[in-house]
Amino acid sequence: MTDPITIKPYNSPAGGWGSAKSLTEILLREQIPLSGASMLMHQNKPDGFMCVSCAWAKPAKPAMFEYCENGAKATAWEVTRKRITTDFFSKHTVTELETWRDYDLEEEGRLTEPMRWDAASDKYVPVSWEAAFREIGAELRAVEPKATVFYASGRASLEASYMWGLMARLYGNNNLPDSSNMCHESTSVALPESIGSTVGTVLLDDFEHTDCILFFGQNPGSNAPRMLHPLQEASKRGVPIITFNPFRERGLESFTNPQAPLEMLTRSETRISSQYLQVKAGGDLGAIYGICKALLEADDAARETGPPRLIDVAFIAEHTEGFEAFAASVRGKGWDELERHSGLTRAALEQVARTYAKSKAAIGIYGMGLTQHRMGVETVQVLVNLLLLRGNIGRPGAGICPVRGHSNVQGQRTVGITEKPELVPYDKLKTLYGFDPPKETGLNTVEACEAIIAGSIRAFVALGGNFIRAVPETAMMEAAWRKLRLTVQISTKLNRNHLVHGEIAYILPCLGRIEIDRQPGGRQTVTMEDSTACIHGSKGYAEPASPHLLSEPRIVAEIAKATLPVNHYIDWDRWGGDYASVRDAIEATYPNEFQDFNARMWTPGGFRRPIPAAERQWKTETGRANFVTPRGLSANPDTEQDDPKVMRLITMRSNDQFNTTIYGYDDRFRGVKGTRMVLFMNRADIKRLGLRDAQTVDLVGAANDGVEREVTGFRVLAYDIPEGCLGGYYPECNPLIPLWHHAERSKVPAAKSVPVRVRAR
Ligand SMILES: Nc1nc2c(c(=O)[nH]1)N[C@H]1C(S)=C(S)[C@@H](COP(=O)(O)OP(=O)(O)OC[C@H]3O[C@@H](n4cnc5c(=O)[nH]c(N)nc54)[C@H](O)[C@@H]3O)O[C@H]1N2
Ligand SMILES: Nc1nc2c(c(=O)[nH]1)N[C@H]1C(S)=C(S)[C@@H](COP(=O)(O)OP(=O)(O)OC[C@H]3O[C@@H](n4cnc5c(=O)[nH]c(N)nc54)[C@H](O)[C@@H]3O)O[C@H]1N2
Ligand SMILES: [Mo]
Repeated sequence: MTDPITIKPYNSPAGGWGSAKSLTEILLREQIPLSGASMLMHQNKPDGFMCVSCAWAKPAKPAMFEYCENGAKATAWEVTRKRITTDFFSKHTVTELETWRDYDLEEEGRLTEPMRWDAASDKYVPVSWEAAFREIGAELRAVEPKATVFYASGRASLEASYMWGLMARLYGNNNLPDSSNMCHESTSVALPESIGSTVGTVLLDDFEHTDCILFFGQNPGSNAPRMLHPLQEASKRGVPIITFNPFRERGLESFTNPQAPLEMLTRSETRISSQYLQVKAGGDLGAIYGICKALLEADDAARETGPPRLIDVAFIAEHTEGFEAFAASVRGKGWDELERHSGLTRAALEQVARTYAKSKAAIGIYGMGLTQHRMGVETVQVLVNLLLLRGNIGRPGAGICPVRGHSNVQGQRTVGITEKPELVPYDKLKTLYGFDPPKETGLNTVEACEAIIAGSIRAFVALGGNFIRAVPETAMMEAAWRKLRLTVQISTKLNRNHLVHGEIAYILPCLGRIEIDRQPGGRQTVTMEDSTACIHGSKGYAEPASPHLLSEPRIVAEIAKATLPVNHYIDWDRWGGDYASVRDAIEATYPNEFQDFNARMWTPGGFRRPIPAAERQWKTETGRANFVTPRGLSANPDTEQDDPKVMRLITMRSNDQFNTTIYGYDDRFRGVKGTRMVLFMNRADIKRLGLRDAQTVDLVGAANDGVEREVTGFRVLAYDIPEGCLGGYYPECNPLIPLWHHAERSKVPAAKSVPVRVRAR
């Protein structure tokens, strides 16, 4: 990058003219002609394609332009005119490419042909699809099923994902980690215990009926910008939006809808948050406890002076279990302790409780700021408790709303991509396909990493993603990865995981969702599930990036054929060429969720699969909604250190990236331009540690486990965040995260509270 580094506060609203400018820049850079830009007209529309960026709900009545700045960037990134040809690979060895930055690798453009790594020249060389599948199949057959991992990143369609999970089980394992293991697995563990659902209960419609929004640890301005539309509407109706976030995120402060001409011309902006609480990293447990405490204390007073009560006594009695134990735990915590854990004042938390107590229907929204912590599962459960106290689950305008990441990550779990065999309908698979699916629990992401480091994995096959760059413990993982026998990456763009590879390595380039998918059965369409459990059809519009690309379902079908013995119940060729037949198979496997699947997939706004908790049917062990009481409030129970020089590092996304895909070096809303190597720090900490603003420093791990971890060359940036916390970007900071530093119960890497020290140079 030749851009000079500039760092200055961004005072404009999220969206607005800044958004329009940023988008224009990327369209030009990706050489997208106007016809490419008109592609955006089809984005998130019924009969259009579903955005490849985030999983936020798609309205039944879309706006003329139903996309956001970052959704449009994701489209531009996929329909780019840039191509990586075999010529590129013949010019560069893999060792040389390893020195390139993530940005430069992906910026080369779309992959166009299947490639195999050639040991003699250290280059990727072209290979025919046929030869690729033949060798991959032979290698997979030669390996113990337990020694193979089938990773999926959350973008692949329901059709491809269903086939993927089934292939793994027919092969003989449940080794199906997916990106959700690094993301919302804390949700998938927490919510079933609390309310008997793996997913949230809120629909887009609920935003029109709510009168209070509690917003924890999610950055909609960058990561789910279309969500700012319902938030803006709610705010305009006077709905209080109370935000908990260590950073003052612009998108949570104010917003100008870039697609509303009048707002743009008049430069009018809407405030989003009515109260903003800069909670300490990992301090949400303490904060939510504080709100519950204030609510219970106010309720005690109400009980003495007569009704109305502030907690929903009837709901608690009829629908819940565990209230007394939770209330006792809350009452047992002193305000000093809660203030210390949360970094917030009692007065501020009492104010939240007052606002909440006045509301008739409240929504609790959250993202990675809650899930990526040692106590991630417990924190989600305590947020549910707060909602249960006032009966805020299972009625209009209320509910729990996890904001999922990848566009189909929630759906992948629905159709069987999971390491947990109890989550798939064993008997159904057995009857439909005449085999005994493996019963042994497979490996999730952290466990797959452990097994790779231990040397017990031989083959790794990935349906999308950039595993090695997304996981913690980069140094150990990269070293162990090179010892794998076989690595196969089904991808659209070149990334680091192609360069750090096994003894036999393949890159299998695939069609993206925005591209036209022509098969013997005609032009194909796919489906995905959004964050609110609504399922949508998606149709590609762009010409494929290369004539050699295969679709994901086709690639999965070919790998399955090359690897598995013939199964007379499954016609992989048919599935790979006619996805309606895969949807029929999904419906046969999950009749309750996918009734009339092919007929309903084009329902405007999607069709919702049944979510019993949303109807107050509690599929929990107690048959009720459970108040779950956490064991403690500490963010890092086993690494809490008295040493004031050990800081909590938050690793997060900039506005110019999609996970490991780096679109650019600006983080407009946080005022950073031209670099990603910044370290956000409180001014008092800078002084206390004897540093200066703009000084160059290194970060070293402080987990006290005898492993040295460091990342060098950050520029200190004085910033408005709580003392004791630091902020840096993912994936650059991943080498600092110990593999064992994960949510205790869900194994989601605790990427939002990594113990580190700052080292001056
Ligand atoms: N453009 C774009 N869109 C994306 C993505 C992307 O990279 N780029 N990624 C997609 C994916 S896979 C996901 S999972 C989502 C991620 O979307 P988010 O959930 O927004 O993820 P992050 O950016 O990692 O950070 C979340 C927010 O949590 C705050 N935070 C950090 N620690 C804490 C804490 O302890 N408590 C609280 N209350 N807040 C905290 C951070 O300041 C930040 O605002 O977005 C999806 N959408
Ligand atoms: N420190 C830290 N680490 C984190 C996080 C964090 O907040 N902090 N967040 C975590 C989270 S929430 C997640 S979800 C993971 C993300 O982990 P992954 O899902 O593994 O990573 P991505 O960066 O989304 O994957 C990018 C690659 O996907 C490929 N790709 C793109 N589109 C397609 C497609 O349509 N089909 C196929 N087959 N391939 C495609 C491209 O080749 C691209 O290079 O990272 C996790 N890691
Ligand atoms: Mo994610």
